[in-house]
Amino acid sequence: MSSSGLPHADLTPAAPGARPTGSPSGSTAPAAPWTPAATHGGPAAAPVLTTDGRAAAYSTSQPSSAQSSSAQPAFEGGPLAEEGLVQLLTPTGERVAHPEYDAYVAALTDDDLRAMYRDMVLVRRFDTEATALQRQGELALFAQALGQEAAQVGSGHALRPQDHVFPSYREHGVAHVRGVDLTDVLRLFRGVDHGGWDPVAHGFHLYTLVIGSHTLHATGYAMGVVRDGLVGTGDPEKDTAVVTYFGDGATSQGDVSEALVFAAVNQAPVVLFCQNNQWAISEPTTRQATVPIAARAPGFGIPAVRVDGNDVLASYAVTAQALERARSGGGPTFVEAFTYRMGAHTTSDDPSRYRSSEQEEYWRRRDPIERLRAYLESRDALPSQFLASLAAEGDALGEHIRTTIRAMGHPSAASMFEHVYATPHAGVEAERAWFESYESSFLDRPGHSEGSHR
Ligand SMILES: Cc1ncc(C[n+]2csc(CCOP(=O)(O)OP(=O)(O)O)c2C)c(N)n1
Ligand SMILES: [Mg+2]
Repeated sequence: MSSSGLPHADLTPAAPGARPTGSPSGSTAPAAPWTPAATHGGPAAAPVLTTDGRAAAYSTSQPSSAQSSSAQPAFEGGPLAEEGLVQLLTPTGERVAHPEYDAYVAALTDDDLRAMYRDMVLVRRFDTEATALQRQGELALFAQALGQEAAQVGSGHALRPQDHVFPSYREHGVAHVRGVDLTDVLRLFRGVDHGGWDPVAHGFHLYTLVIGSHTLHATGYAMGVVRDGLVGTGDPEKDTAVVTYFGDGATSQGDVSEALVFAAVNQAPVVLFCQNNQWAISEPTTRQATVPIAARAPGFGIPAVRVDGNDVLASYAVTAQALERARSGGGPTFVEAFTYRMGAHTTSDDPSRYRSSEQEEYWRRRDPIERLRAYLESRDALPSQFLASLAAEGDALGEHIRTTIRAMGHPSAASMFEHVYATPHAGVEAERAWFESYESSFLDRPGHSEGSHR
């Protein structure tokens, strides 16, 4: 059973010690230039099947050319190409067969699918409440996961309790699936806590705002997992994988390249899960890469797969395969979940300054929650009783968030000097002393109160 209570699909484990197959076709030819037509040109083409289930290398080409040794351009269509994405549900919620990944979802019941739907709906409600609270001055900042629920909830449901996650800062869907109380996530965004939850209890590390740095922490942790003898034992309760979530923009950071090197040469049991939401604040993915982001990994010796990140089933299946490979000793996998940041980067951002409403509308029509809803409705698996109880649960969550956040109070500004180092530090102490003396110079001012420290 996963931490979410889902049974695991009928997994086809990788052969222990499976090695990456290397970069597709070994091509050095330049990638075909990206064009807008290729980016938003309608529904994804039929997924290109990887040829080796154990360690399939990424390819956007048709299998025949991917297997070819000729110098074909392997990465057609640029970084936003929708061709070659693993997809099990179309944008309108029809189930499409996939010879490789069907096995990973075969055991999922309607109850399991409703559990995923419920998680996605609740996480979206959390996003809405938190954004409103930021606007009311209760949070300093907030970063929504809006639009990325399927990538996060699908991959999160594939985890086992002993697995360990290293997230960045908008992985609320994974946090929720790992049992983190979402109000604890808001402790960080309110500024009352440096973290907010116990990473060991949840197998879910603290959020990291230094872009890409946690991919190194994850890889190092995964190398430690091997040294602890927790990989390839064949015991499903013991074998452990590590997952790190990061964005398209993060792949331009040196830290991520270093993590890929260490993951590859050490065959670390880590899944490098990149949510390509097409934006790094106001920078489009086309400014981060000329080829699909996933195409980077084979150059490091890491197999990669592109998945439709708005398809919760495909996200689940692809992650389940990658986790199984990691746990069994097959090494790292790079997953690019192609999705879209439907909201602003954070509450400090105004995306209407840099992207078109046509693009936003295109992706609104590909809403990941609506996709699963349509699929469940087509199976007659969304009874009105379930929907009514979910709506009530959402309202209760909203109430819980509002009352909990408002009761958190305000930390003194001087608390920023706490926990900087594990042991006393002369420089920090000097800064604290100066700050406290500066603050006390305002004590005679009318209206001063402890609660004014925001
Ligand atoms: C090392 C570092 N450089 C720059 C920043 C400022 N910054 C915050 S978010 C962000 C964009 C990240 O984009 P992406 O990796 O695509 O993640 P997304 O926000 O889209 O989820 C940047 C540059 C930072 N936090 N850390
Ligand atoms: Mg991004």
